[in-house]
Amino acid sequence: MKVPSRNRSDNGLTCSLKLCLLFLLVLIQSGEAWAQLRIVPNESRNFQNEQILHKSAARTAAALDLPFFDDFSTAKGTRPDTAYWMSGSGVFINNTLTNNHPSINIATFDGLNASGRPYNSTSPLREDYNDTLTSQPINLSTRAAKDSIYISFYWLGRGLGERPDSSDFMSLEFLDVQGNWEETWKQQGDIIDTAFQQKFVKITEQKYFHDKFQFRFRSFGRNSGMYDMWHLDYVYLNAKRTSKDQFMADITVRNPLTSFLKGYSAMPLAHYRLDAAKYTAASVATDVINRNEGPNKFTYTFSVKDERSKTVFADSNYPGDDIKGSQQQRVNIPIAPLPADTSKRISLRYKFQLLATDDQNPIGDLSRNDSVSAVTNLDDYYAYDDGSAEYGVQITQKLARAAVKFTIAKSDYIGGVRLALVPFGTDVTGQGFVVQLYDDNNGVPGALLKQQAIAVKYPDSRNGFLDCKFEEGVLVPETFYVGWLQLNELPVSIGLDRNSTTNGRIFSSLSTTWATADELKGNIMIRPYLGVKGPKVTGGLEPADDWGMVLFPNPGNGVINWKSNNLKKIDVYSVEGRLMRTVVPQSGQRSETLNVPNGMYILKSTDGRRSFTQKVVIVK
Ligand SMILES: [Ca+2]
Ligand SMILES: [Ca+2]
Ligand SMILES: [Ca+2]
Repeated sequence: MKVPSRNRSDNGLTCSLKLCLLFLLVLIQSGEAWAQLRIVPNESRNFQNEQILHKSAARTAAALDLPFFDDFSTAKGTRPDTAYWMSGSGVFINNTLTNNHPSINIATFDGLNASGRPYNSTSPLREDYNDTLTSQPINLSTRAAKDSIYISFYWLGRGLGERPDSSDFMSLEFLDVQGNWEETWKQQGDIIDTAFQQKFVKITEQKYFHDKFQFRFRSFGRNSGMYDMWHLDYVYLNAKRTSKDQFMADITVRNPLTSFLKGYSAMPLAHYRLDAAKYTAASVATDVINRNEGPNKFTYTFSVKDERSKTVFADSNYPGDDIKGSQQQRVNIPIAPLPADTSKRISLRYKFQLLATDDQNPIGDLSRNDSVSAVTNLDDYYAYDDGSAEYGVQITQKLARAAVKFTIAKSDYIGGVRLALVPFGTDVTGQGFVVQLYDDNNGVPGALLKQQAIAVKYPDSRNGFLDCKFEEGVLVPETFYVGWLQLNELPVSIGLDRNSTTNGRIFSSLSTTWATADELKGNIMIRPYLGVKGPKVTGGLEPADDWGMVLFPNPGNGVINWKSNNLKKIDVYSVEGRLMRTVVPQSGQRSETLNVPNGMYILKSTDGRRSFTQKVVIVK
């Protein structure tokens, strides 16, 4: 047994990811499952008849004038700025799916629409046009070929996501005076590129010089998920340009600020307080890029603030460095531990702000891309991941397990676990899997401390988490493991954050022994949170008392037991609500074997007057 390495996955992605996955599935079905964990592209399939919004997007009233410039730094949230772009594009504005973009934020094209749902969830292999990013109308009616009008932009295939295949492409189209879209640039997939490339396209034909000129970028690929990914940045359209016009009087930030904490992206405030100095990073870092030909100078400010209490912990000016033309520079900013206060939780916003002169650029105020901020939560949970999934992780075999090692500040009670579920392959909504906590056994998972079944429910947006709340807090030592058990053939996919490093904390097991899965570069998006020792928390399916309780080990082996003499009937439902079995207890009967497939079930027992509902997981 072995875990697929990134290299193996990359090789698979090079030729055809779909074939690679099918290949893995075939191996599993033939019983030769050498892979316990694998990474997968994210895909959502719980999509129903959703309209492709860009087809119905409305135009704004007034056309824009040249110059047109957008580098996505002014986007609000995950959608492009409607000052420049038509709404309903489906592109995803983010700062994590590539790490070498021209300036902060990129527009990512894939098979998911603006809601994070697939354009098509019924034909997984179908390819079609997906995201379409259309500019607002631009008035070119007074322009002509002699004005030397160029559009330039940077593009990259794949990034940290899935590689476009040879049949996939990204294209640029212009709208002519007749209302026809004409393709003026096209890039096929299956390229081995790791750096953004800049492209210039000249506008020369008279038919484009009208008062409602538009251009649009489109991606063509598999449209059933986060496949065939393209990234776009730094779009600039203006007159009097040449195809060598690559420099801009612009200095910009780019990568996300690193974590305020040492070793985590989030931790409980109560644990942080035990030794704030130990858990605070020495510095946070980002990078600065000079997009001009000549050197530039910058200074910067850095501030740290609790968004809840509004307490400002730091706000200072710093001298920057000289930065040569077309160069990038890493900036490390020393930080201090937070002073003790009475807060219950802290939402720490820290912000890096460049101070330069690029607000005087003739094409517009290019100080728009001069700041980057991040939030570190000191709340009740631990996290290694940055909250954004670039891929997913699946356990490739039924009844196999995966676990993530957590070393926390002190032994404490865990109240539950949140997991980022990324739908991939068949929609497994409602299917059960089992969240598990383990003790430490000399650096690998040891005794089972807790397990609880939960049904798959996909989040409403990209990067949402599913909450698995325990009935009561579970005491764990300083080193413990959080993982899950795969119950069915069709795997559950948990988000994989590829912006952070693993550090040997991922484990997998097919039987009783555990192996590290260091080949998975990144962190599984699984987050334990603190709970309290105490009485059971009453949830939707929890009993007020246990008169009708059917007893079983959870997960059970198919044998159920009960203690009441008065049970008239026990109905066994699938989680989809289908009646699978009815047990009618005979006089004195206290036990029955349920001949149902492995999975999660809802048991409804009744004494003829009251009914009692509970969940059970069967693993035989
Ligand atoms: Ca950008
Ligand atoms: Ca700038
Ligand atoms: Ca991420």
